[in-house]
Amino acid sequence: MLLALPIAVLLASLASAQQQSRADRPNVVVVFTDDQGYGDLSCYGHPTIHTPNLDRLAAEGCKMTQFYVAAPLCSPSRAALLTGCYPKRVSMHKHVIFPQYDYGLHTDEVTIADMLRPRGYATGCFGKWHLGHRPGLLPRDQGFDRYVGVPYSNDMAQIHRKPDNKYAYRLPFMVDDEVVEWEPDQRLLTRRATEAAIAFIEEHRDQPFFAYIPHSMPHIPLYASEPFAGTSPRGLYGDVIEEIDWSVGQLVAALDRLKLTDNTVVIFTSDNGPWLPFKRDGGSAGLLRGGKGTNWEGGQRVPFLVKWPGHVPAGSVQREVSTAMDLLPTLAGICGAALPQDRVLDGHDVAPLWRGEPAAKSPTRHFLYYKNQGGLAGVRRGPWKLLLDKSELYHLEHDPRENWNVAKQHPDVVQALQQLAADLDAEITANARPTRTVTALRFDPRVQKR
Ligand SMILES: [Ca+2]
Repeated sequence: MLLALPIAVLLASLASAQQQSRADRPNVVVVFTDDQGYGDLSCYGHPTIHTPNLDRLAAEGCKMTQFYVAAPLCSPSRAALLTGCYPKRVSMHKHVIFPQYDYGLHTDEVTIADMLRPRGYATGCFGKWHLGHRPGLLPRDQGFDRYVGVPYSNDMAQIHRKPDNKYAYRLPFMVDDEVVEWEPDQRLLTRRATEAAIAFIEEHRDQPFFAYIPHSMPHIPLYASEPFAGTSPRGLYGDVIEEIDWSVGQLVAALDRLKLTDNTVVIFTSDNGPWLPFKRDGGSAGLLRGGKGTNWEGGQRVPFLVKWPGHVPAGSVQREVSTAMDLLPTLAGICGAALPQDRVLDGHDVAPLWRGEPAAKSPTRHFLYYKNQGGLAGVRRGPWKLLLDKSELYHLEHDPRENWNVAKQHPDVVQALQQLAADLDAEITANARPTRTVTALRFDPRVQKR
């Protein structure tokens, strides 16, 4: 009888049974863009950028309106996403990693990949790493089985601040631990990350996997590949976002094709707000004030979409506060992985928010804002946000754009939040864990200037 069944049906039922048996270990795909603003998706209100695949993710999952990254710039934000900790707790709060830097996230830290691997997950990172690029600090030293991409920002093939004046720097393109290309064609970065991620998913279709896809784009300088360049009414920035949208569509289609959709959590978010000084080449934070590098909402509040069929209600909107630090503890719960017990984490399990449970409230009782260079900037508690430098107080639910400083009307709130911010920051400072410094080079990104 079995032989009479069409092979495709047989294979599909086998695949389905296999998926069923590991429903307690869903696959996880996290797409993390670079410098994309809160307002840069159609489903977050952009009038001319067309993002049908991301909009579909929102329509089939949950869109969050008060989701924060833990820093307004790349490296600290990435450290927080992968460790569930404030950047300062892991000493990654002092700006970004430049090519000449010799430190990175400590390998004693437990990343999401480290956490999922003992549960049988295959783990891959496809795109921009930016948590240290010396040997011992790369993705494969931090729990990832596979890495493909540029390990720092795509604008770093040039002199940066505090440079060693004799040298310029080059962009490495890496596969696992080796540089396979210098100065890759940046028009192809989005496509190459997508293709590598899909190949990884295909390869590991029969075991649980964690695919982390931190695209190099839309960080400047902007590049889009041939089918996208020159097509968006928004200009090159729109082309780049629409290629990222295409990328998400490809990933979703691959999951569908492999019959993995029902057992895969797909997440889309951005590492910080838009880089506004670049004007047309920078994105938009929509109705929010400020952008990358600032502690206005536009610097740290970013789009967040999560799709997980049968668990996250289709078309839901979650207005409760959550943060990138919640990813690790939430995935621990969902994937049945053990949370590290020997250290403090700052994130919370927000699965009830993802599931849209009616009474679910944010477990984030307070959220600290840190500056570009790591100094304490402010705190949010409930709807109130205090920015410390000028004692500005905003009620974010009345005033998401931070137009109306109401500090004078609420001196008691200002005082309480000043104390709260100082106390919380003092605890983190006292217990901060170190970064790791590596003097050896795996590759030398320097070239002698003429
Ligand atoms: Ca960034």
